[in-house]
Amino acid sequence: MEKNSKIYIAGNTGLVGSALVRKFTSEGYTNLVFTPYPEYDLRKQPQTTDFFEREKPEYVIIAAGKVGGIIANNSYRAEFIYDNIMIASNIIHAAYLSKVKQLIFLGSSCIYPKNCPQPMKEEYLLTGPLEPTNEPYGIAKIAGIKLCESYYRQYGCNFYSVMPTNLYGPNDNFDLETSHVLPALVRKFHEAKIKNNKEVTIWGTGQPRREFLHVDDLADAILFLCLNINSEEIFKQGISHLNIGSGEEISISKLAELIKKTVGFTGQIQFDESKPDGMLRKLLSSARLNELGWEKTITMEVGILKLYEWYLKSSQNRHS
Ligand code: GFB
Repeated sequence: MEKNSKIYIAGNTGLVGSALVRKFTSEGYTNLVFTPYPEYDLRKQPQTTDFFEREKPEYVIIAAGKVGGIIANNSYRAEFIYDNIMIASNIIHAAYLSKVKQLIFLGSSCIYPKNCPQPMKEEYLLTGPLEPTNEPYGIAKIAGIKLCESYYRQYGCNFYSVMPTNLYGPNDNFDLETSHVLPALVRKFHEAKIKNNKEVTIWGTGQPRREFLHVDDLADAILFLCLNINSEEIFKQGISHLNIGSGEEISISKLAELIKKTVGFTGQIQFDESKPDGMLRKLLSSARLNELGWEKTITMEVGILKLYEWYLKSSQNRHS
């Protein structure tokens, strides 16, 4: 990959895509291309192939997709499976037709079975039933993994997938119904502090544990992989993707305490056990990636503080 290579980042305005744009731009990559929505709807094959024919990107990173937290996944099940399968199929096929040099597809740790041994290694894919709350999303992401693998095996395409753990960072979704836990708690504790509320309610029992990775670390890992790893090095190991995690696992109740402290809220935490817990643990084994020479740099304490500062700044901008 050269500094002037044409690199298509699908989903450039989202949490992951915008981090990739920041990372690649700051490293001197000058030829990034995008598909603004709604001019390009990646669920539509003709629009997707038109874009590839016109732009002929050399490198592709698929960070586009319908995403959301546990309730969004559970409520909008049809949209989560349809949108994500269409986006993956359309982009991967168009990339094959236009002879893209390298494609990286981003999935999620929810591809692994509900009762998966922890930490979850790449080879545990498709060894058991998925967690029901995110089965449609997980199936769509598994389809993306298998698309890359199949285009590699049949056509020799340099396409492969990476599975990030739970991510957080700037440009996340802070909507209290559809977001993931981390941005939701930043907003809940902040609003409770401003309103002098006595308590904040969080969903579930607080017992599940999650691993979190700052999205800037993810972008760093993806650039590292673009520069160093081709599909053959993954598939020859008998696996179909690489995990990208931080190794930093925390219970939801401890996470709530950490965010409460960062925000400076002094009231109580309540648990709403009518809301689902989802998977009890979801810790990735990132041993393979670490052995290749990549390590995360942002701790949760630093990352959450950075996110809170970003949240304050962006809410000021929204109100000014
Ligand atoms: O982040 P989250 O929505 O998704 O929830 P998953 C993680 C845990 O935090 C669950 C609890 O046990 C939630 O019940 N939680 C506590 C909350 N308070 C809140 C809150 O205010 N908002 C939210 N959202 N959760 C998603 C999958 O699973 O993870 C996706 O649904 C994707 O498909 C993503 O894989 C990474 O970690 O449970």
